[in-house]
Amino acid sequence: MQAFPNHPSFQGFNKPSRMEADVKDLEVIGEVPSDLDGIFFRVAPDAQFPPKLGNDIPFNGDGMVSSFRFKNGRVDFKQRYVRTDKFKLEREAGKALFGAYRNPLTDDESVKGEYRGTANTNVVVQNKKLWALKEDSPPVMMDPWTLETEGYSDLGGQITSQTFTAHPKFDPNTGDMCAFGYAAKGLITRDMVYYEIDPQNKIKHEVWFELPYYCMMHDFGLTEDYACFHVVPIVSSWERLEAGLPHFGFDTTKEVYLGILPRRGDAKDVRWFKAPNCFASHVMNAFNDGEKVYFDVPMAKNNGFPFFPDVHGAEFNRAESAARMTRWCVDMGDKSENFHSMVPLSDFIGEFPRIDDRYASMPYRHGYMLAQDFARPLELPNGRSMSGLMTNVLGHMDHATGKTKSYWTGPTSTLQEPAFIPRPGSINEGDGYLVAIENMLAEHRSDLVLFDAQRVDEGPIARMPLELRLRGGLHGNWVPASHLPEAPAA
Ligand code: V55
Ligand code: FE
Repeated sequence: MQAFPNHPSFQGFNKPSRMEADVKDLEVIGEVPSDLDGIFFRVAPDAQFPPKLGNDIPFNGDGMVSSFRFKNGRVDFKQRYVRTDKFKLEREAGKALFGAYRNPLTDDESVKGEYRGTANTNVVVQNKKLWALKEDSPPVMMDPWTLETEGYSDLGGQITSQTFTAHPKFDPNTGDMCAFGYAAKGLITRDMVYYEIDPQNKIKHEVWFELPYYCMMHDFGLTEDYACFHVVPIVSSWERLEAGLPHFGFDTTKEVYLGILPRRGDAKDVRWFKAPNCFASHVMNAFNDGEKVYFDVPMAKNNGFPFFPDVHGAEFNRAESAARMTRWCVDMGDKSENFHSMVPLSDFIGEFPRIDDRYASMPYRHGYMLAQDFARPLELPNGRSMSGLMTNVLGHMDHATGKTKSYWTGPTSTLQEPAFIPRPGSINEGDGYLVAIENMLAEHRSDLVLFDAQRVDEGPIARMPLELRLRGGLHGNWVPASHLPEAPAA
């Protein structure tokens, strides 16, 4: 195989590891509660081959899934590539055949018309399968125990969208998976579809509608009565793809919208509320009080993605990319086309918001996110550098009191997105744990860390060191054993 490019996104802590591994019974420093019974799944982009075009953006690497099986106070680790169609074709060829992110015009002739998905963004369990997700393609099904890939699924012909979001939500009242696809009728189309899928994979409700303009629809908000779609101008066009520009660019001249679809309604019921230009990506949670809809997002003045540059040529503005949790409110009972309000919720600067998912779509109190504290030192040995964002703080916000708690990792490491684990037997919101991967940047290793979700400021209650380096990942989730198929014989 050829060398990976001499570029920070392919060297140092970001060097693709390409490592599939099994480690039985990780070392535990501290104590893992013995009643935790389930698996923490997460996924990261990890390019199998050097990029076809010489360089690539971080979002285009092949999906590598890690699983951490918790039982009886012990933790087993497993890691496998998702065998996407792309992965298999490229492995056969011994090199990259697919070109730039979301640009099929850059692909080898031999793979025209194939799924381009990398399954590198999120992993969730639904109907006893692990779904590996990338928003440009259908879901890929995997065995949650072995991490063997079964392949793409359209749920027996039920999913007619060409794409499926990497950020589905589970309705805690019904167990239904609520999801959407954008560019659902083809690349750069404004077509959206919203699906509600029951726990046995039957599509119960489906609504097709159009966006005001094509853009990256990465996440959405679910409330008990509404599905909420934020339209932020991370835009594209066929002209960009033909010119070989990055698929997306940020347009500071366009308006932002929040589209509200009544969950039991139809396309004609969608309302688009307008707000001035801004940037927002992940949704912490959303809820409604009658016709008032609340939508919580880390919101920034300007673009958050340096590799999707300003369409008018402005330099990336680091200071303006700082995101703060903000509560958007629109009123379905109001004739106004404008937002009702936008209220900041905390001073944390950061992203990767999470909640106790049992409170998804409902009024909630506890929010968690990765924060960036630039006043804290970063002291790495010579030759070591950060991988991506300096997310050096785990933040906990109590929306009821406005109080926050935070944990700083120290000067030589950063954190990846946490997932919430409910304390077995407890139904109280926020009563549980947070699990995350800590990037041990100085040592080029990774630790799995477990926090008490009520006391993040006290630091991890358990640390499981890996003698492996896990690349910067995107998303993951805790899945209790009760949601998994029966465990295979040991
Ligand atoms: C994101 C990540 C992606 C992607 C689109 O905001 C958006 C995160 C890892 O891939 O394709
Ligand atoms: Fe995401």
